[in-house]
Amino acid sequence: MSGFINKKDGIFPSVCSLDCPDQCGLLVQKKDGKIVKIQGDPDHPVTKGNICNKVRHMTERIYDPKRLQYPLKRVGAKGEGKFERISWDEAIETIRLRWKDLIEKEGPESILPYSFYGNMGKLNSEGMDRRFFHRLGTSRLERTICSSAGSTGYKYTMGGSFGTDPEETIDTKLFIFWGVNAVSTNMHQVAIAEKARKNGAEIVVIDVHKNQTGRWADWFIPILPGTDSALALGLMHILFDENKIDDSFIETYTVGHKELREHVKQYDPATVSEITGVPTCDIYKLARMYGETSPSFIRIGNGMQHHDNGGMCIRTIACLPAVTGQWLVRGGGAIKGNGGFLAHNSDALERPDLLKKETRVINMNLIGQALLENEDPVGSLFIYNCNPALVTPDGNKVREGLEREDLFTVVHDLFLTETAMYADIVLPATSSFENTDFYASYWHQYMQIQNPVIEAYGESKSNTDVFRLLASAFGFEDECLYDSDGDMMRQALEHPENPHLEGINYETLSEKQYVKAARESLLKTKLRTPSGKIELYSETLAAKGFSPLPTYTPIIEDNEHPFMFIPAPNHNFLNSTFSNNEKHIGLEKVARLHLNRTDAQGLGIDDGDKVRVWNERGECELFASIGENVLQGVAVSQGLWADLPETKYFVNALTPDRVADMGGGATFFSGRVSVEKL
Ligand SMILES: Nc1nc2c(c(=O)[nH]1)N[C@H]1C(S)=C(S)[C@@H](COP(=O)(O)OP(=O)(O)OC[C@H]3O[C@@H](n4cnc5c(=O)[nH]c(N)nc54)[C@H](O)[C@@H]3O)O[C@H]1N2
Ligand SMILES: Nc1nc2c(c(=O)[nH]1)N[C@H]1C(S)=C(S)[C@@H](COP(=O)(O)OP(=O)(O)OC[C@H]3O[C@@H](n4cnc5c(=O)[nH]c(N)nc54)[C@H](O)[C@@H]3O)O[C@H]1N2
Ligand code: SF4
Ligand SMILES: [Mo]
Repeated sequence: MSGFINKKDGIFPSVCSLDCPDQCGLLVQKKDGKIVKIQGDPDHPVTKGNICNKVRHMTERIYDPKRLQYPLKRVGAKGEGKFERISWDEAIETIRLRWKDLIEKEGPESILPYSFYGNMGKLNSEGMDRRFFHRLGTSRLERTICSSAGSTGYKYTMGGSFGTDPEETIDTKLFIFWGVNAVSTNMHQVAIAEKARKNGAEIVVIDVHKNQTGRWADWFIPILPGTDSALALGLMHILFDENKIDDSFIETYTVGHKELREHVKQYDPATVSEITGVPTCDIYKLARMYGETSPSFIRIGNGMQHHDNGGMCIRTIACLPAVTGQWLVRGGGAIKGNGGFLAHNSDALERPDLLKKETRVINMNLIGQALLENEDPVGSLFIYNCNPALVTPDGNKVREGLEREDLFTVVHDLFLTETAMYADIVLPATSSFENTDFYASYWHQYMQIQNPVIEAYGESKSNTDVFRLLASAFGFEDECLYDSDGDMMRQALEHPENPHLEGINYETLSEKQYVKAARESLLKTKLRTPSGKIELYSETLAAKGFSPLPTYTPIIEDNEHPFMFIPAPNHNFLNSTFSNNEKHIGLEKVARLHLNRTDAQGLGIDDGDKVRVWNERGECELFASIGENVLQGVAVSQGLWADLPETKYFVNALTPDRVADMGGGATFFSGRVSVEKL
């Protein structure tokens, strides 16, 4: 392992561990054994030394006096926040005894691990944890909260998470940022587009909210929530109608273009305009721009796929670059996600073979239901890398579940999060700067290594260490439960089935810090769809009861409330991370609700007024921001703010826990609310 820890002073290479597509290369400066500064690594080929404001202030998070230093046990009521310090021995022994008892009475499936990607490191997010829980035979979690609807939809068209190399978009002439708030959530794609713009590229943003990304665009197109697939189909209607398609491409590389041509006839611009709120002339203008500009590139964001129809919507948009043949053009095509290129050997890392019999699978978006309504309710939760009491849909239901007196909850985190407040046992976690791990970006194409830069904070432990401790407490003898982080990394990167990983291994990463996936043109090899081609028509979808062709289905009207509610991320937090940090809160100031001026006038709401936002699931209080940045009938908030008694900013109290059409995805943006002045 690197000797970074042993050096008290110096500048050391590192990587950002947060759930952000950019996955920046970092340089960490140490003085007297402590991190004093975090900067971008100027040598990183994509992120080039620029990092966001959030991580520039990361040192404050690492040494925040609120950071957990030792294990705690609950001494007050659940949610009350009264805890007492205990030793690691007592913490692990308490968990062992409670779980032994539960396993005897209810079976191991009464235990549910609950995690997401608070740390994107593979070893700490899908490594020793998976091995341990497989061996214990617990219920399994479907990790569907983020991008699963869209990834599933994209896969029906393209066969997997494979898209354009973002470095090549430097040559792009038309960027469509579609349902992505890239200025806040993918700043290096913005930086590349900005360079391309100097060479004449145009930037179009399609969103329900004219936020910082919309303001940066050359052309902002506002659209009604959940209607984007209709717009994409309308564009295809015009492209076919005006013969702005690439015949030889679709003949060679796609299946179903004849059916698609017939099918899109029904999506004439007038019909599409009615559905989407986009004027007919703008639909024509966009279609012609898209059909006539090359290279053209679509950055497909997460916004559309947090809707009831999100999977089909992404599948539909993903057909556009095929219709125009853009996949063969350098800098053309699309990115939904690029994770496929850096896919490691997940069987070797997670060891599903340790699971002796199939166990039930619980969708993480439905945790409230699983805790309250299931016939065999979950008896114990082990939560890490995630803050479900704040980030999960229908949050009041989730909290009611977490309050269950008979539920035994363990939370492993760096802070006493909203979720940890409900824990019986709280375990302190190291930050990624204290760990060994490897990272694969889902946007750019570089694998990166993390070597520990500083000693573990207080008594905190990494996720991999916690699961080794638990394995040992249970007396498990399987050797793989005690593999070192280096061993696990070697096993995960030994993956001949993925030719793109050629040349990426523990040694090359240790030597170079980042290594690019070996990739050539996306279509050089067969795609991983059943036909091996881009599937404009999908038999697989038909077999599953969906339309085989890309289609618009309206989102579900879940109630009669007048506003579509879009509680999206903000600029200065990373999901709920940093929402407890003074600096980051200060930069955001207050939680706003963006409303259209006409709607606000009708309700007697002025700019800056405090408003109550509610539906039958719950309520929250936000500050009105009035203008023309959203269409009528749309209300947008930004950020997963800490939910304090003095600021009732808990937006997930209102979001529905329906699942999307595909991939069991979350539908955060498909709920409706009422708004009134307080
Ligand atoms: N600063 C910051 N960066 C982040 C995060 C963060 O919290 N803060 N979170 C990280 C994570 S985990 C993720 S998944 C990504 C998400 O980042 P993005 O891919 O940008 O997704 P969102 O920010 O969820 O939504 C993007 C946009 O979709 C819009 N939108 C909502 N509904 C619709 C619709 O129906 N149609 C259209 N066209 N637009 C719609 C929203 O207004 C928003 O501007 O960002 C990552 N990066
Ligand atoms: N309303 C609404 N809700 C949303 C979204 C939205 O757009 N709107 N976005 C959704 C999306 S896309 C996502 S991805 C989810 C994300 O939701 P979460 O996965 O909960 O992400 P974070 O809120 O950043 O919380 C991650 C937690 O992991 C902890 N952590 C970090 N590193 C480690 C580590 O090494 N070990 C351990 N044990 N813990 C660690 C952090 O301290 C933090 O408390 O939120 C979803 N919720
Ligand atoms: S959060 Fe994203 S932009 Fe900021 S440093 Fe990390 S990877 Fe880079
Ligand atoms: Mo996400």
